[in-house]
Amino acid sequence: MKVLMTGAAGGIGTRLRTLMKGIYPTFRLSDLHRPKDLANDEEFVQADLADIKQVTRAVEGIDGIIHFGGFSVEGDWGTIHQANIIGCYNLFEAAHQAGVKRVVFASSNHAVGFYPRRRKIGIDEPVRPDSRYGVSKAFGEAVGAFYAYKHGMRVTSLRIGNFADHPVDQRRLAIWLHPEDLVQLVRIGLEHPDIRNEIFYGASDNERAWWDNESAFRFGYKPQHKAEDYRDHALAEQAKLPHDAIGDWYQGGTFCSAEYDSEL
Ligand code: 15L
Repeated sequence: MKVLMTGAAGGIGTRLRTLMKGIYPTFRLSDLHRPKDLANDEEFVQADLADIKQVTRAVEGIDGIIHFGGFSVEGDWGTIHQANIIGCYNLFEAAHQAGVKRVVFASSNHAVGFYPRRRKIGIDEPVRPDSRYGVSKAFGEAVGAFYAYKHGMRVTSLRIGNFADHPVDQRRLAIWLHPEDLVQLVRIGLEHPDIRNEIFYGASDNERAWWDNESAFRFGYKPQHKAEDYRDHALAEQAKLPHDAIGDWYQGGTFCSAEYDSEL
């Protein structure tokens, strides 16, 4: 299988490059900027997602894409629009034109950030984005569904929680994702024969989870890492944080409280 990973110079991409090296015979990397530590045996195609010609070059000859490119936090509309709306559409359209069979899309928990923490959600509830960034992730899931059902692409959207070696606060105890568990989810998206248009939560084995990840378990996902193993450290870090009435109520945390002015 010939695989392309976009966003290869980003936080998740950089880590995944190492963890996934050697799994696929072709593992092409792409990003706006060349990764500083690019090795001689790594294939790299520089591409701005907002420029479809450049994206077309990056996807040429590829069977499956891990789409981690784009802007990964809240930003002004111009930035989100270029990188995550136009960029995401370009990625899927170029992939379709090139006959790419599978895309694994890095969605985010912020597509559903405005669900309260006391509510456990699966994948059937409507999106509740908590930011312009979250809106762009909901858009990406919709674009994925369009290419899946209209054009027969096999698409997996991963609503990634917090990707890190260990959970860093109380919220992250519920949404933490260990890098190795992400690799497992990505491989299911690229390899499982029954993938159609799936949404999985990108979370490890978290006792306090707010998400029902049955959709991923059905495809054989077995997270290997437990957030509670880091409980004491995460809670100690939480104690250093200021109280945030809105952010502590909703799943999306500070993405919800930023710019918040609802009186309802
Ligand atoms: C995300 O989607 C971001 O990419 C990441 O930087 C974190 O903010 C994460 O969500 C989170 O919710 O912790």
